[in-house]
This record gives sequence, structure tokens and C-alpha cells, in this order.
Amino acid sequence: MAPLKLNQKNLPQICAAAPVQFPSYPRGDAVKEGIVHIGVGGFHRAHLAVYVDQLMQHHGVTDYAICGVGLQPWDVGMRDALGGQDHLYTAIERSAKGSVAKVMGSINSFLFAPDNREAVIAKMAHPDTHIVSLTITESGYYYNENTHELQTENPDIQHDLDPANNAPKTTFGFLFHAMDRRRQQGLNPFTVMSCDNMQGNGAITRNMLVSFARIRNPELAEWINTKAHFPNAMVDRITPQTSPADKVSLAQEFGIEDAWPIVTEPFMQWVIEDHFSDGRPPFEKVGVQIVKNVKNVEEFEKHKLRLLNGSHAIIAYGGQLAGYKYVHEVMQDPLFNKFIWQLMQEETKPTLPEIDGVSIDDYCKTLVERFSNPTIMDQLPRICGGGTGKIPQFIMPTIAEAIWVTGPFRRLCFTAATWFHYINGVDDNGKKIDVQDPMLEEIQTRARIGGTNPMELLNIKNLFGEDLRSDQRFIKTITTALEEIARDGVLKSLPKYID
Ligand code: CS2
Repeated sequence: MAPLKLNQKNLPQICAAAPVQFPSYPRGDAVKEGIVHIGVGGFHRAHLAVYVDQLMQHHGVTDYAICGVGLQPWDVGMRDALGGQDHLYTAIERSAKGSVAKVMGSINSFLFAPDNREAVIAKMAHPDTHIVSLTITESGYYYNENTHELQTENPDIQHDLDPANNAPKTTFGFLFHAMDRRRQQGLNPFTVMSCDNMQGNGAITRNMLVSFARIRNPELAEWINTKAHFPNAMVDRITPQTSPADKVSLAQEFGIEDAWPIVTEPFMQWVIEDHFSDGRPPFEKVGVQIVKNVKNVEEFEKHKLRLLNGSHAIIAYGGQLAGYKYVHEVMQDPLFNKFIWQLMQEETKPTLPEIDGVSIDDYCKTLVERFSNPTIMDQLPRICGGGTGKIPQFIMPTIAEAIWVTGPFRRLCFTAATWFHYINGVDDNGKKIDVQDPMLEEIQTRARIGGTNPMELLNIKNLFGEDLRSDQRFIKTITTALEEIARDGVLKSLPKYID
């Protein structure tokens, strides 16, 4: 049978022909859009949108459907893909047990900001909107890792700060105008809910927005700072980029023609502070860990960012230099496998706080299983991209703590060195690597000038702090790793880092 195009009308037929879970809840005008989400990519559609789908499907929630927003020119692809299929899409969960297909209906509409910036501001300012959530990647926060301040010198931020400009480009510009309107209308501020991988993502979002607002309208800044909430959260679900083969197999196996499905793992986790300024859906009913204690969320974040994303860094940069394509292939290499285990156990674990009811060893074992899942085909270039937002977050703070407090740090330095070397854009076999990064030009120029001397890169002040830059133990260890990688390649160097 020919596959059927995914849309509301075809749903009954699709589900009659194949074992597909589908939304049987009201959509469209029958629900309220309580969440406006900026950055509708794979991760959002595998995480928050799935939790909201479960709330709508199993708990009768009708006032928290999602309005997706795309701010960037490339979001046009999502506008068209979702727009052509009543904003439905398929989440394909893959594991050794096989594939499960679930059609998601929680995204109810989509606004593409370049089409109409005013519509986005009006939507956020609408009384039905209670939460504005974000997956805008690290670079979307304009956060200076060194000073912890907003990058006010950035041209897009400058544009949005200009009092003559009321058609914003950045997330903070939109949040600012929408908050202003809510205040004038006597509404509560919406909760700004960051779902990005950053330690203290809520606190960073608050600081960046309040700093932005202080420059344009200090009174409004005060209102936001005292009344709005920005919960910190740990978010987790490995979500590869959708490949053309995924669409073909969805059509063949489940009879669904979907312009942009997502593929993901069965595992998902979300730990979030219970701080909301205008109400929230009963997230706890669908397995979200809602936590009262701020410190607890920070601890969960630390575990996840340092163990999962930190290990992903060596898998991605080291793996790509060694010529691998997928995460599971790297895990099948006994050298990498041992290195990653020892990195987690010997160097990262000692820097982590104990959390009641959480076994770090079990967490590490589960990570090894998740990384080894061959069915999701997680691409190394996906994880390599945007390293300037990742290494300073996922590796450098662990190195700093390891050096000053807990002990060994040479595997962590080796991991950072693989990124430094990767930036040059050539793998260990001389093959070209397509390096993706918002700061590409600057880092590539510096990496090439620096060679095996890390100082050129470490001197980028908004990425790296003074403390590490001036620590001789760190400089010596990372320089040695860079020399080894340049001379022998990653695979030949790894045994030196394995006990
Ligand atoms: C990855 C993450 O891009 C990356 O750096 O490590 O996207 C990772 O897959 C997610 O954080 C998993 O929750």
C-alpha cells in the first residue's frame, strides 16, 4: 500500500493500517496555546512537545498546546514541513527492540518571525500564553562565559537594543517587547523556560534578559526581575538529525509520509525547578521531576552536562578525527570505550555531588548503553557543531575543579585537545572536516596560528576564564595532548590515557 501523507484527515486511515500511536485529543481552535516555543528543532520535538503530547492525550490538558516559533531564516523549512501537515509529526523511538512510531499533535501552530515579527510579540503577550520556552542553543543566549555578562557588543543585540527598532531579531528582543506589553495590560509575566544544555540555564536566561531590559527600559527590567520566573532545568534525550533514510523507513514500515519526522531513543528525562510566574501544566503526571530545591536541579544538571555531554565531546571530536561517523561506532572501538569509561569514573565522577537516590555508577552504565544504541545512528558532526558553546560548558569547569580539588585531569585535557585540533578541519587521515561553529572564522584562524600551542584559542576572553589560562599544570597537559594528536593522531595517542 502506498504511504499516506501525514495530516489530520488521514490520521484514522494511517492508524488503521499500521501500529501507530496518534493524538485522539482536540486540536486547533478547540485548545488554548499556553506555551510559545522558540527554536523548533529535533530536540524540542523529542522532548517538551512529547511531554505536552502525553498531557493532552492522557490527562485532558487543553490549555497548554504549543505555538512553535522560528526566528532564524533556516526555520522556514520547519514552517513549511509542519504547515503542510497540520503541524503533526512522527516521533520514531528506536532501540534494539525495534521501532515505535507515535504521531505528535501538541504543536498546534507555527509562527515564522521573518514573515511577521509583530505576530510573534502579540502571541507571547496574549493572555492565554503562560510559558515561553526556549531551545535556541548556547549561542542564542549571547552569554559571555568569562564575565557572565550579556554580549552587548554583538551586532544583533545592538540592533535590538536600539530604541528605534521595534522589530527584533534576537530572543531577548522578542521577550522584552512581549513582557512590556504584558506589563501594560496588567498580566503576569510569562515563565521563561530554557530547555538548553547549560549549567544554570534559567539563571543565565534571567540575567541576559534583565541586562538587556536594563539598557532599554530599567523599570521594565525591575518588573521582570522581581515578577518573572526562569526555572533552571536539566533536559535529556539524544535526538540525532533526521536523515532521508529515516523518512523512507517510516513510509515503508508504518505507511506514513512525513516531511520531517524525528528519530530518538526511548530514554527521556527532565528535572525542573518548580518556579513558574503564570501557572503551569501538571508536568509531574507525565514523569517530569519537578523539584522545589534549586540546589537539587543544579546537581542534576552537573551530572548530566559533565557525564553525558562531556563524554559526547570526546566521542564526537576524537571520533571524527579518527575517521568514525556515528556515536555507536566509536563505542565499539575498545580504546575509545575504555577511555570514555575511565574519563567518567576517574576524572568526572569525583567532581560531582551526591544526589539522594541517584547512583552515579548506574548513571554511567546507562550512558554507555545509550551511546552504544546502534539503531538511532547518531551522527558525530551533529555533536561536533557549535563547540564554542560546548567545550567551555561541558569540559572546562570539570578540568578546573579536577585540578584544584579532586585529582586527575589528563583525560579531560585530552578531550579539550581533540576539539582544539578538530577546529583545523582535517582528520587524522588528512580528510577534510566541515567544521560548524558560529565563531568559525575566529577559532580557525587562531587554531592555525597556534598549532600545538593552546594559548591562541585560550585567549578568547568570552569563552575561557583567566584561572585556567594561567594554570601551568593545565597548559602543560593540554599542550602535550595537542602535540601527541598532531604527531600520532587520536587512535595512537589514546593508549597513553588508558590504565
Ligand atoms: C549533544 C547533545 O549536541 C551535543 O552536544 O551532546 O545534543 C545531547 O545529545 C543531548 O544533550 C542529550 O540530551
